[in-house]
Amino acid sequence: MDINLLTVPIMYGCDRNGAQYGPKKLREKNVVKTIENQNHKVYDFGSLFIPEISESEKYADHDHIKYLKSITNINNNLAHLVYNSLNSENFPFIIGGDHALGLGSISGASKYFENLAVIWVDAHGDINTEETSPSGNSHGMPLAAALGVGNPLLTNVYFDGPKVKPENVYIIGARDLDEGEIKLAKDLDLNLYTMDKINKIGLDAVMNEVINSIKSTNIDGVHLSFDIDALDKSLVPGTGTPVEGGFSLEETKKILKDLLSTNFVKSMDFVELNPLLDENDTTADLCIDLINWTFKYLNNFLLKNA
Ligand code: EXY
Ligand code: MN
Ligand code: MN
Ligand code: MN
Repeated sequence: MDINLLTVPIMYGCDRNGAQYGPKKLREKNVVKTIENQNHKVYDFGSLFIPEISESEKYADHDHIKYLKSITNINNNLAHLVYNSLNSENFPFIIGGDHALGLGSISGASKYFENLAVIWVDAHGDINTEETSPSGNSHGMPLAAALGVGNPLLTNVYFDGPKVKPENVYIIGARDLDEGEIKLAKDLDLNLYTMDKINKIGLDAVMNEVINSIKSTNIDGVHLSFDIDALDKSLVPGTGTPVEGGFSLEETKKILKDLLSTNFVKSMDFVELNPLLDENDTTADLCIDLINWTFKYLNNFLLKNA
């Protein structure tokens, strides 16, 4: 089982210049070598095509969701690449770019697996819709759309209908939720582990609960969608929507190690690095450290399925 690297230089989901340079920055920081140094073969699928759209076109497709048609097309293309990567028994590793891409990677994984689970590590829920989103930025909507909630262009990406069942969604680290997201999480009974809850019951207990819950269901694949803003604001100046009260580097590494050592993570997003926001590259360097850690702990699973 080898790694398929997919980079998606998208900023249309966050509407903030710079997120599109995340992949280029990590390539300059030798992200491919970093993965290969952990004894993996990397097939580099390169950079997904992102059309040039002028600011004036932002609301051409919808009066609130920005760049809706382009977000849909990009996610359709990404979904097909992720599906084909899984179908050739490789591990798709998707580097963003903003978190709107999560809809595409989940959709591709959903077509491949019978019963997919999604673990969303993030300061945010990303479960807004056009009705509940305060910004109209689609990087705050991908998980709602994957659950089949929201604008039909988003909920029907790649194939019609929901991509993951509510009981198979685990949100870890949320601490900046909008009203509508709190309501949706309750209505759907999502496994929502806010920072408040994590601080109350402890990270060990949360990780055990998540892993045991997934092991006790007939899940055949887990997609891990990792947003670097899950880390504390002080650690990630190079991200567009930082929030205080986040994970330390040690806590983040524990989460990744615990999840990746289970062997049930079969695909992963790594999103929201914005190099323009951090000129001395501390956030990019931290990303390389976390990616190195990720493929160290993905080792036993991948080598076993070599
Ligand atoms: N919840 C806010 C919104 O929907 O605009 C902020 C979303 C930030 C999303 C980042 C990717 O995690
Ligand atoms: Mn996110
Ligand atoms: Mn976030
Ligand atoms: Mn439940």
